[in-house]
Amino acid sequence: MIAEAIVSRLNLDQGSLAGGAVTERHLADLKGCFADERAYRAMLARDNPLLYRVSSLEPAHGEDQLHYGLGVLMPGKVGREYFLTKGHLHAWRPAAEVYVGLRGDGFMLLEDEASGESRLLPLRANTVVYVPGHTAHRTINTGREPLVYLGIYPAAAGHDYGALATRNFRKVLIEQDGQPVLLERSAVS
Ligand code: S6P
Ligand code: ZN
Repeated sequence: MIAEAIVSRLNLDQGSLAGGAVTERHLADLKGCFADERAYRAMLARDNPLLYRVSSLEPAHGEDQLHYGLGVLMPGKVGREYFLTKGHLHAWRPAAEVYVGLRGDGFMLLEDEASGESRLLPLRANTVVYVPGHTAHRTINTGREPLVYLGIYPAAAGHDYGALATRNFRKVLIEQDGQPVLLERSAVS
């Protein structure tokens, strides 16, 4: 049997994926993610902007299937730190993922769960990032426009936010003299 949602339209201007289930994350949902707690609280006291939206399609279920989602991450900063996604490990740790950059300008921050080693990789149009299994991943928008990307992952991957909620990523991407600079979290918080 051929799954029904076998073809879907992307609209990069609207950042939409037809038929996708939409999840929105606002500033208040990212408590503990940004290094500068004071800047976070000050911004939240004024406003609770939308930081990103993910439209996910799950055409079929089972360990041999794929799911995919269109992410739209807004431009902006909390203090000097660029807007970012919460970031996660896959609940099924070996599950890898492919990110396809479609629009905007940003990075993916990867962190190997076992060694804690970090990699910062560009994410923009015409760029594909392979996220290996056992690797925490977060998307960061360093541009002035929404960062739009497609993530394709095993249907069985799942999300584990808990492991990072307590310790967070070791590195932080901040703006310094107009440029993104990757620093140790301990150096900025
Ligand atoms: C799912 C994939 C993406 C993220 C999206 C939002 O495996 O990596 O679709 O869900 O970038 O990030 P997060 O960390 O809030 O799920
Ligand atoms: Zn993922």
